Amino acid sequence: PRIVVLAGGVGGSRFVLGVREALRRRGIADTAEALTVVVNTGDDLWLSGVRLQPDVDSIMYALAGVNDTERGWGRQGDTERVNAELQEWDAGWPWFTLGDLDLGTHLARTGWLRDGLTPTEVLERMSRRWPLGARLLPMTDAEVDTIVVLEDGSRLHFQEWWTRHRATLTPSRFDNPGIDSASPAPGVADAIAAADVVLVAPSNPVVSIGPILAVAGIRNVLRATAAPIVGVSPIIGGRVVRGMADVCLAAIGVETTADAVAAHYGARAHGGLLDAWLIAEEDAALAAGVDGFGIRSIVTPLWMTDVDRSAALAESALAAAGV
Ligand code: GDP
Ligand code: FO1
Ligand code: CA
Repeated sequence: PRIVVLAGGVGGSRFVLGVREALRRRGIADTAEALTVVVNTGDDLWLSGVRLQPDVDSIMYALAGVNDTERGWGRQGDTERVNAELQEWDAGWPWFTLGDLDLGTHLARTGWLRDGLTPTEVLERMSRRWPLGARLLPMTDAEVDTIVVLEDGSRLHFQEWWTRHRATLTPSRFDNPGIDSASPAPGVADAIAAADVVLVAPSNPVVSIGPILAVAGIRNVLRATAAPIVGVSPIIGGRVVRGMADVCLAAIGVETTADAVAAHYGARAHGGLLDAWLIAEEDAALAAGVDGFGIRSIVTPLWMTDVDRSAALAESALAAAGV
């Protein structure tokens, strides 16, 4: 099957690992042929002269098996010598850590960007280092930011809002300057158009999946594709598993529940995104409501605590699409 996954960082990478494992268990050797991941680049940024792509790196490192699973970002066993030196220079952000190995990635990326490669070409080149078993595409080659607008109108970068203030400042909205004129990265629209199924990972609906859907060219091809679109709830039992999706959802007036997020994405039948929506056993009581929106609900375990569970979840999502 040809599978496209729309994904952010932590929830995205856990889910993508599960999809790759599910394909392997089906006896598919070249999973990269079957699996394309369209990755959010909305919270990318320039810092200390280098380009950071947090969600791209989370997924790349996870597929390579070199990610820090505890922290949820960066490289396993990384050190912070360069970061300490940057702090002595008063360069960058004192509350934002750039690991030594991680900086190697950023330097390689920035060098290739300066040589004139596009973000898609850079990611293609980076994907040759490890046998990732998936094709990774940025959602767009355009530089798009995520800006948090507070109630008093002040604006700060998403990373400052989250990493420095741990989402304690109440947001009134999230802006993605530049997104209106952003085109899908090369290969994204073709992959979605040719897919047998599109899976929406259990990623943050506002700051991970939101920016992907905000690219008009992606939204349109999702509407047009013959492939069923199946999403997985990032909300289990009325709570986020980790991160700050609850605060993000509140800012856009959506409750932190599996059915409210389904309603936010909307039914394809009514001009929305989803054909089917996987919700947790803890949320079985919400199934009828989801069906009522015109989205087929499937109740299944959603905890991706190990690769077995992630693979079982991915298999349920594929089964929901009949692939
Ligand atoms: P980020 O870019 O690193 O913030 O990561 P994502 O946007 O990809 O994912 C964040 C979301 O993943 C959060 O809203 C979590 O609730 C969700 N998540 C993390 N682990 C799990 C899990 O095991 N199961 C489910 N269903 N969701 C999860
Ligand atoms: N998250 C933190 O909480 N603290 C950090 O110092 C930090 C550094 C960092 C460096 C590179 C990178 O790719 C990600 C990093 N993250 C850090 C994670 C990141 O801020 C967020 O978790 C995601 O962007 C949320 O979507
Ligand atoms: Ca992210």
